[in-house]
Amino acid sequence: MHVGAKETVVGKRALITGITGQDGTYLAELLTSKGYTVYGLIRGQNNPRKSMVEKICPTIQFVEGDLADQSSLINALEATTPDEVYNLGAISFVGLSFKQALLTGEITGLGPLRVLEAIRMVNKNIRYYQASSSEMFGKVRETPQTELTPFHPRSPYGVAKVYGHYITVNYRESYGIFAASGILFNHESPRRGLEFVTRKITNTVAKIKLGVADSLALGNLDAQRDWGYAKDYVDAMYRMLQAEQPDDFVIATGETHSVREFLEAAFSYVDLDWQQYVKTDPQFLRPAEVDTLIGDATKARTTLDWKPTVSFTELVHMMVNNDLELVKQEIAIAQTAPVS
Ligand code: NAP
Ligand code: G4F
Repeated sequence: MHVGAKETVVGKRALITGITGQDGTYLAELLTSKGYTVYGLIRGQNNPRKSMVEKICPTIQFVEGDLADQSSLINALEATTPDEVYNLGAISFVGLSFKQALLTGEITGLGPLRVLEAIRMVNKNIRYYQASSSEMFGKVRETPQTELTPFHPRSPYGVAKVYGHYITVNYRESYGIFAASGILFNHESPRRGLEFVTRKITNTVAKIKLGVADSLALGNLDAQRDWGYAKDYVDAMYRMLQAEQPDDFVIATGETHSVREFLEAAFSYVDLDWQQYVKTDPQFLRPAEVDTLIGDATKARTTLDWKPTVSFTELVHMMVNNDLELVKQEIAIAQTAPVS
């Protein structure tokens, strides 16, 4: 349903940018379960992922807009009159950000400023969540990383996120807007995009196991990430906007694992030896790499009563299981499709 159609208003109202992404749908489900009326900002004239969102969250209402277009954001706030705005929209793939650096600056960096400007003009009482990132720590200055660790971004994406983070802090300090910044470490799920390394691995593992792929090409296997479960992480976003004061919070598991360990966990789960299938390909290396990330979420635990609930191994198994089912369905569809 698009805004303007007849709607029932129950409880609070939230607007989510990035509704078609991994976190957008989990957050929409969470807020809906809490009685919110949820609006999703949708861009493009016929977004192909809109029907996927409607399937997951049938009560969602869409409002058109783009993080590149200031007036569309003002219109979206005027049309939906939200209590809370969660800004999850971004060019979020670090690899792409090296190839489309200006676009990344425009959307991932200036997008948050446009949303904050819209809030400042339309209603300064709207609470704002900014999707900041552990990628801002980049070439890390200390381990583990906390809210006080200095930033040293290593990609156009990381640089843009640093801008988004500081403009959020600035609008909090300058205009008294309740603007919170979640410095989230990597979080994954069966809904993760196929371009990211975890889902690329679990999806290809499923294809190899079911006989429709025979190898997996990757870049740097030594990179280490603090990987958590996306559903836990959207709960942290919600908690940040219910807090008494707006603040910045690291959200992480406190464990780090290499891409190689992820491979080992995913392939061994289906009784395969990853070393027989994985090739390295320089096209997946980045001009500058973030070697190791590990976060300390003590502040979120003590202030927001937040903690992760899914372990690394449980996450890998959940994603492999989901991809086995998905690939089986794809194979069945391909076998029944008429030959043209
Ligand atoms: P994602 O799956 O890549 O989703 C990105 C979303 O941004 C999509 O819904 C996309 O919509 C939207 N978008 C792109 N360009 C836009 C534009 N010009 N205007 C409006 N929307 C636009 O990302 P995610 O994993 O859910 O992450 C959510 C947010 O958290 C992102 O800001 C990401 O950078 C940040 N973050 C993610 C992680 C993580 O590990 N997942 C960690 C830290 C921070 P379309 O369908 O229109 O393309
Ligand atoms: O899965 P990735 O692409 O995630 P990355 O770069 O850590 O970024 C994700 O997490 C950030 C939080 O720190 C978010 F802000 C961001 O939006 C995104 O969600 O890559 C993880 C690691 C990298 O070191 C990469 O070089 O895996 C390495 N890698 C090795 N081979 C690969 C591949 N990454 C991808 N995507 N594809 C490969 O073939």
